[in-house]
Amino acid sequence: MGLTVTEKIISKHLIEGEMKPRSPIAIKIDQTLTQDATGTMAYLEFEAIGIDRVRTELSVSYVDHNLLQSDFKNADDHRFLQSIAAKIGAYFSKPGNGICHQVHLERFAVPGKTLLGSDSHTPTAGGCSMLAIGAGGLDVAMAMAGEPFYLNMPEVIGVKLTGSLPDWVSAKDVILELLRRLSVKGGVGKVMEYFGPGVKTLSVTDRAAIANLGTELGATSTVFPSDEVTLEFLKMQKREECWQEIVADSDAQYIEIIEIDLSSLEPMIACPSSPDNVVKVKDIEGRPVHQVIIGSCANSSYRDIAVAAKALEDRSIHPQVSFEINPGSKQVLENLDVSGHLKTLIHVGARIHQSGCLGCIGMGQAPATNTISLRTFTRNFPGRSGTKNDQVYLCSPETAVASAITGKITDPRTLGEAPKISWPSDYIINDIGIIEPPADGSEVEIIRGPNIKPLPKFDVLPDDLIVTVILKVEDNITTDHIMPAGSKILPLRSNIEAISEYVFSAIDPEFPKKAKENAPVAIVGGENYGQGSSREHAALAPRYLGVRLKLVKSFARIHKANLINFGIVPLIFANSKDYEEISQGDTLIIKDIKQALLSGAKELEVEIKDKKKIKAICDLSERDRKLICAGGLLNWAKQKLSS
Ligand code: MIC
Ligand code: SF4
Repeated sequence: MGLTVTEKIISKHLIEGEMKPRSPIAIKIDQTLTQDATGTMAYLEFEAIGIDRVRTELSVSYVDHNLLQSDFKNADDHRFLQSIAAKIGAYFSKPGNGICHQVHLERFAVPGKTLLGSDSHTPTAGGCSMLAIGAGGLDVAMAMAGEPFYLNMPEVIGVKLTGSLPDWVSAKDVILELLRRLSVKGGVGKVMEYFGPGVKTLSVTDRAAIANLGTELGATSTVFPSDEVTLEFLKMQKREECWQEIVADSDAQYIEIIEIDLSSLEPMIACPSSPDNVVKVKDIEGRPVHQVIIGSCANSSYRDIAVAAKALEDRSIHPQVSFEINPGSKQVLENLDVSGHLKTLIHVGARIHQSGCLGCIGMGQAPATNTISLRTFTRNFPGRSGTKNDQVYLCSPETAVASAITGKITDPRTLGEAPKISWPSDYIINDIGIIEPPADGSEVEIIRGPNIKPLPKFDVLPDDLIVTVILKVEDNITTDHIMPAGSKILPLRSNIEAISEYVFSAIDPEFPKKAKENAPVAIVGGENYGQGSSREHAALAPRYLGVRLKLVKSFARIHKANLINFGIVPLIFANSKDYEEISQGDTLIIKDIKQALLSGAKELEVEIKDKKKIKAICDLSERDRKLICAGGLLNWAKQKLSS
């Protein structure tokens, strides 16, 4: 039987297990990436593992999230990251050089290789035919130490593209349409693999935009074939030597095939406050807009910004709109300059920012009260923009610019002839913002500011677990709910004690106090618990506060892995109706939990004290069980690597 692109890449990297859907496997990781908000912790963890140099083919440390320097904290973290990268042999991408995913795509992505990144949008590199997966910082630290990455063999969904995109419709509309059809949990446990004649009509940055938002489907990754379009892109990046053709065999088997006729697509938009709350733009036209931002790792490529600039050549921005550009990388910005597009944008009064995540993670750019903000970003979870009750819509650069011109949500097709853009023939490649590590890092001194606190130490799992439920939440809880980001909290990522004071702050500001007073404690949740970011702080900080158990209807992949890594027991209701039986304040008792886990029990009995006994599923591999019992991956890794 023939193989899919995903299976071809996995089979070349398989270290343990069989390529049987949903069964545990381990794969070799060729490249890693970190960003600053998850990276400081990942490098502290790498240090704790006790290895001197990275053991991957390539590891890159990016600074793109915490760019606001309102005091010493972020600046200190940048210095720490730069120094430790040099010491351990990782490349360092300086603040302002760009968003990790955009820069990685441009400068480092290699078809057929594996990439593990401490950011959930790492699958962006799937646009260049990598198997790129987002994970918690500790998993990335382990990969930097040369350890394989453990996951369940994903099921591969084939997305067959036919036709070509009509005028004013672009890659973002393709993935918004898929989010409309499948929802934010439609991709859990899956790789979305694109094929069919429509693929060749999409550039690598278009493909990357689609792969990027595959994360919002909950997918493990998204993969495109490597073809002549990939080769063209790599030629432009002066890296054609790393190209190889990778296409699915004609008899490859997908678990399911979804067809999208690109020619039939229309401009789409995700309404507040979930990326799957998608409708046609034309159905909600006319709502007044006060802020429009083109940027983020989803849509900040040269094409995405050039298209907006071109549409603005003989038009102007509506006076009530703040129109903002967050270029994805310095490369994008420099080429917008040589092509004259930057001049157009400055001329129409666009606010041009440095390359980075910025408002996408609430680092500035918060919208005004009760106003609509249209963004080409990835996520519009409630409050993520920094404004309470925010009304953030996600759309394509075309819809964004059309709406900036009219001051209201506008279907771009109403503007008339579509902008046609071309790539500058003298496209500039300039790696001044990327610092190569010295061949020998032994003389490099690691610079640690006072914001960087040592990692907390965690105890092993007790024999019996007796925990108080201090919080019960609904479906689709995001890691932004659990461990919010934004300009006040993100700078505390290197200080677990300080950041833990914000756990669940938007849902229950008393949570940290309750947790510490009642520890060990439990959280009860609904479906798709922990969707969104890869931030391990959403497991690490609750664990620090005393959370030992999460009992939910279902988990998002990365969050579940992070819980295991920090020794929190992730259980699933065997009968989801039992969710109703538990109230905040109840005590849950699991007798002999350690022994049950180590003996491979698939179900545990959970006693709701003074009420009833229910069953919970423990969908855990043998390795997961050992990690949880050891009190987390770091304890276990230290034992393993020292022996
Ligand atoms: C996000 O988009 O939510 C982030 C910020 O990039 C996160 C990582 C983080 O929380 O640091 C992600 O997507 O993993
Ligand atoms: Fe940065 Fe936003 Fe992309 Fe996360 S989703 S990496 S915050 S641009």
